[in-house]
Order: sequence, then structure tokens, then C-alpha cells
Amino acid sequence: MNFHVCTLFPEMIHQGCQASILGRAVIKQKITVETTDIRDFSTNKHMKVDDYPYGGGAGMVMQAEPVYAACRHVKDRLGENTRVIYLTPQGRVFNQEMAEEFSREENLIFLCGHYEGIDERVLEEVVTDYVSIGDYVLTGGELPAMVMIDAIARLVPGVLNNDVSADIESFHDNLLEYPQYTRPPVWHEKEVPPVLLSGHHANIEKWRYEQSVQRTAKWRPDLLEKHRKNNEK
Ligand code: 4G1
Repeated sequence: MNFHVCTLFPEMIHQGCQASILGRAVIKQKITVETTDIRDFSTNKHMKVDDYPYGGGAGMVMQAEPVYAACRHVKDRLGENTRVIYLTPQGRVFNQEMAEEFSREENLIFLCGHYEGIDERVLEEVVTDYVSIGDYVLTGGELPAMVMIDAIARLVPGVLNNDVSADIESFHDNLLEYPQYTRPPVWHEKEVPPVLLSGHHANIEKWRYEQSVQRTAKWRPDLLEKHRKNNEK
């Protein structure tokens, strides 16, 4: 699967996508991560890509033309019906279901805003999906793009070790993870729950499920509600 990011800060994307599992996925040729520097498409002699907002107000707005030219450039290569995702607080909030849907695409284009955002007119022409990663103020769309790439890439076959993938991919049907332990069996006088050392697989599974439900009830009752709905009847 190919991820393409239109951004004013391509080095941020490259840095973030070269470590750990994403980096290995690139080396294994399961995914590609490419960037287009929107500044390269400025027609201004000072390479300017922003200007003051009409109507006044604080900050600067990214101009339509360089964003348009950058997106056109990428779409000309990847195909006219490639989805263009604009990372924006005004978008639908990203979740696992959306990650699964996007992972079925062969190519994805991410458009990252900076300053106060991008001239609305170019968004109307190029963007197919408006997506937010949550409610907080950020300095740009690059980290949200990387969050999405991480969540989507791990669903691509061969990116994770095959034995863990099927298991973890499922988001455990809206339940939080049960607690995990590894050696040593006693640490700072704390013992590993004995059931995990018992070798009794049915009991272990039951204990883990109960832990998951308890944690979800405590920290994410909204998720537990979804879990119960999915498991009615
Ligand atoms: C108003 C958060 C503005 C931020 C209200 C999640 C945030 C992109 C995201 C902002 C951004 C709220 C995201 C804000 C994001 C232009 C450049 C927009 C950065 C920008 C709650 C700044 N998911 N934020 N504005 O953060 O791009 O995707």
C-alpha cells in the first residue's frame, strides 16, 4: 500500500515513518511512504505559500494554488480517483473502523495544513475525506497523518508478524486490553496473578476477559456500551 503526504514539512513524515514497525514495513516493501513538498509548488519568487486571511483575524492561511498544484501532481501519478484525506479538526473523528476501510485502498493521499488552515476553495476541489484525530489544538496536520498511517499500515498483510496480527487487529470487539506480565514472577514484591502461571488456558482466557470488561467499565464505559450492543443475542 502506498501512502503519499502533501506537506510543508516532509522531513517530519520521513523521520516518523522510518522507525520501528513502519520502518520495517517500508524495507519489506509492504508499504511506501512518499511526500510532496507544497513549497516546491509556490509560484512566488520568495517561495511563499501563505497569506493573510480575508476578513482579518490572527495568523496566516495556506494559499489555494500551491496546494492545488501539489495535489494535482500526486493525483496525476496515482490516478484520478485516489482518495485525498484532509487532516482537520472539522473532520469525522478517526477510529478503527475507518482505519479498516482506508486499508482497503491501494493508494492514499494525505493533505496536511499549517497555520490557520488552507483556503477553502481548493479543499472543495481536491478533498474527498475530512478526518480529525481528536479534539485538541495542534500546530499542523503532520502528526495526525502519521497517526493514520500507523493505524492503517498495521492492517496491511505482512506488516505485523503474522501470528499476532489476526489477534490484535480486531480491536477486541471494543474492549480494552487486559493487563500483561512477563518475567520475573515477583518484582518489587508484586506477584504475577497466579492464574497466568497455572497453564489452564480456559481459566486464563476467562480471567483476561473479566479484566478487559472491568477496565473498560472503569475507563471507557462508552466502549463497553458498544461491546454489549455487538454481543446482544
Ligand atoms: C480549532 C487536531 C482549531 C488539530 C479547534 C486534530 C483544533 C488534524 C488536526 C484546532 C488538527 C480545534 C487534528 C487546531 C489540526 C490547521 C493546522 C489546523 C493545524 C490545525 C479542536 C490548528 N486531526 N490543527 N487548529 O488545532 O490540523 O487532524
